[in-house]
Amino acid sequence: MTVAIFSDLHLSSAKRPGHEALFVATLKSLRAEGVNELWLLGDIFDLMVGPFHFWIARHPEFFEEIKAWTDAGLSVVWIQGNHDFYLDELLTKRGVIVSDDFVERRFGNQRIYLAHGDLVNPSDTDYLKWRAFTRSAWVRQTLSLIPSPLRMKLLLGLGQKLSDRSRAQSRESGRSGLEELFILYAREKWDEGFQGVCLGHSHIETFLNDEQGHFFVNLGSWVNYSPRYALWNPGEYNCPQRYYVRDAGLST
Ligand SMILES: [Mn+2]
Repeated sequence: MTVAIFSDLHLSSAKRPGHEALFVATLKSLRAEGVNELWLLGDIFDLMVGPFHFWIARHPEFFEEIKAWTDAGLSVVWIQGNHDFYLDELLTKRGVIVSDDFVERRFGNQRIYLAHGDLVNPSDTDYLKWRAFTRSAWVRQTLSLIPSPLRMKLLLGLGQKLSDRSRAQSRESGRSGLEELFILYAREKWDEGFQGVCLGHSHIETFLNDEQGHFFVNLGSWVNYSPRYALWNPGEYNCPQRYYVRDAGLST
């Protein structure tokens, strides 16, 4: 039993062309290698907001590959990020477990806590207000009422705002302060009885475990580190291991 973990790829054809193909190819090869479960922990896409068919038209290979996992009976967990949300309708239709907050996975007596991480910092009030606004029924309904040619324009504007907010957030708290905050949060979850905690969002890579076999993983991002993922075998009391995505593996 093996789980593959991804977060904060921020796939964008404009900013990082090639990363999306690399991601889909990696999913394909992990599936071929017999990986049983996939955890996608938010901000996989730099912009994918709303239950609109044009997301499928823009990213057909991704949606096909996800469907291939669930059709094979493999579990796929999608935690919505601050750049990719309101996708529950598109994804649950394809058999994906979707959450806007956190998901708990259980393996025997091991409990694993999965979240994006954008709710970790309670003093980040500007962002939390913005999150509440973008997740409100009003915005959700308004998005669905706008004629589709306008939606894309509106969403791209929203995407720019989302990027600005997250940049402002990391500037204010500082890198070490932010990392410390995420580690404290993970330790709280350990105290609550979780064996493992996997978060994203901060874009700060952290692999941590203790003598009791607790672990905390944050994979950083594909924006400021080279493309990576982690593999973990439930039942083993070790930290998930980081792997790099190699271009060489693409042709196979
Ligand atoms: Mn994020």
